[in-house]
Amino acid sequence: MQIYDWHIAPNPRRLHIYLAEKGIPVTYVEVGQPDLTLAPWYREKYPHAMVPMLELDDGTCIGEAMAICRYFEELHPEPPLMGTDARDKAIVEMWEKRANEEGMLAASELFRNTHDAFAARGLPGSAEPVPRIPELRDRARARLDRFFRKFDAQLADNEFVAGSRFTVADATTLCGVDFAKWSDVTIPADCPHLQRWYEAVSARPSARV
Ligand SMILES: N[C@@H](CCC(=O)N[C@@H](CS)C(=O)NCC(=O)O)C(=O)O
Repeated sequence: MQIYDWHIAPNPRRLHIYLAEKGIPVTYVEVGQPDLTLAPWYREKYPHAMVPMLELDDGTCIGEAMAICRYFEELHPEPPLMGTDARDKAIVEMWEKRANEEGMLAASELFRNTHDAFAARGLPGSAEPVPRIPELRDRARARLDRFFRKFDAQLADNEFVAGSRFTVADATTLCGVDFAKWSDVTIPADCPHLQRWYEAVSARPSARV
């Protein structure tokens, strides 16, 4: 079993944080290249051409960061990072999806439509060129602002994003906040609850793997 990785990239980081919190050791295969592309042999092996990807010993390839987390969660339920009972699992999934769609994807939209290395790579995993759309930058900044404010409100009443314990919703939110920083977008000064949470989760060992 091994995980194909691009260590600096935000989506693999969601999984790094999860595995570090769980204490599950894995073998990583780095497929990111200095020119910020994925190795050609990997794109050929795995036509979805994205990371992270878990390859099981029987050759099964499992992509999507949260699907990989789910695989490990079933095998190693403790400590629970994807919820405990029916209600809690639903709440964790709800906030994780919001963090991904409103934070990670907004940060990705801004970065990919700005950075020159991604001028023809507006979307990840496409074999065909996807030209950047500069007009999407303003929309992405507005998306990030809504993301920050929504999560600030949630964290006013909760220690962690999905309640009283650290979960995958925190991992994805942290990756979204840090991905936005790649484009010099940071937590607004009037979001103290998000800032409090950010400092706490950034200090966890899992945030530094
Ligand atoms: N929905 C996927 C997104 C994966 C993704 O976008 N990964 C990026 C790295 S952060 C990637 O593989 N990019 C390849 C590329 O830019 O060509 C997941 O949750 O794992």
